Amino acid sequence: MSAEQIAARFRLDGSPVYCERYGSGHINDTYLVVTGKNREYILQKINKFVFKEPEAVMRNIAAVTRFLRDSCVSGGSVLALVPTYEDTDYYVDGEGEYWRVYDYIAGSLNLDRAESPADFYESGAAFGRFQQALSDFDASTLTETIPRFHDTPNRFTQLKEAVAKDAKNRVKDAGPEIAFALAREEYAATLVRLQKDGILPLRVTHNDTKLNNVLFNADRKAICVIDLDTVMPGLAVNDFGDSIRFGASTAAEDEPDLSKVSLSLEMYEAYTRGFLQSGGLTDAEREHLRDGAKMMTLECGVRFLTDYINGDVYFHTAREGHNMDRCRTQFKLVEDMERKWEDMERIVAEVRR
Ligand code: ADP
Ligand code: GN1
Ligand code: MG
Repeated sequence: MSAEQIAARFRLDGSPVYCERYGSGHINDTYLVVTGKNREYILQKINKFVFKEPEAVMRNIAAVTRFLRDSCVSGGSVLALVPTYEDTDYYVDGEGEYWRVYDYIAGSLNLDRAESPADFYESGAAFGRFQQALSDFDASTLTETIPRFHDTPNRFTQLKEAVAKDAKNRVKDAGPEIAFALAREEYAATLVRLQKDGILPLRVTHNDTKLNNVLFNADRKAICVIDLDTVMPGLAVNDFGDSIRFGASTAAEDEPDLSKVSLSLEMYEAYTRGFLQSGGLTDAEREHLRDGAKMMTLECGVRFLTDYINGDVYFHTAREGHNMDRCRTQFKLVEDMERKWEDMERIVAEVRR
């Protein structure tokens, strides 16, 4: 069955006349669908390798979007699922693949890079508002769609398992990167420990706060947080940090020329201002924001490295060595954060005032 035929199973306004791959997400297969009435939709095949329980993913998304629509705190737009003709939120095709459709957020644009501190401030404000809007959402009703998603020590365990297995004989090409990661294994437990000790609260968080998971309008205002597959209990500092690792880097996540990669303190400051604008964080969370940035960057580098060693089975890749290039940018950023550690603390403290 083609994607266009699958789109026709949903209650669209008009019949699909265009259906092409869209966006630069690393996980789902995303298509832009246009109908004869010129209405646009996003059709997605859920990645079943990543999300073992697609029904639970859809239940979470239906509940979270309903909650956000009913609350007046969220501001801007909320993702809206389009039902099938059987009035379900998803369609299962003959091969057991799960598909869903969202209204295309009209007039929106999506950025793979922050073009100015103002863009990045906006995305910080959007993720901050998103988290605040969900502060009264009952976390016990959510399924953990990817267990231990930001359990960084467990990501190290997975790396070590991949190294021991060496399924693709790639460990020989990854010596310095493996050593870089292992030298930081002790640090990797910091945030998980603070959470277990009750110092950092568990909240309902987004868990995948990349810049391209926010939509902007033509006036460059952030209008909608998207990619809700991983909304589940997590740490606010990790939502902060995942944004920094992607958007405060001076280069793309997969830039092969590492001399271009560093942490922009200007971008870091802009995001911090945006994210803290909605308030609601505890003193301990503010204190550990910079750890969120370093942790998410280290963890993501470890995940790219693990996937490289495993033979590129998790993240979509477009070229040989793609995951290794991504791993190297993350580790370069970690190093740069270590150099700028005091500045990162000072900036958060200044924004507090
Ligand atoms: P992935 O998990 O693969 O990253 P996303 O849900 O983030 O999947 O979707 C991939 C891309 O599709 C996004 O980065 C964005 O460009 C686009 N997109 C997704 N949903 C919408 C929407 N409702 N309106 C407009 N664009 C969207
Ligand atoms: C994936 O789905 P996408 O492309 O927004 C990944 C994130 C990583 C990111 C790295 C469910 O995000 O955790 O940080 O790639 N999402 C999942 O770019 O694993
Ligand atoms: Mg995405």
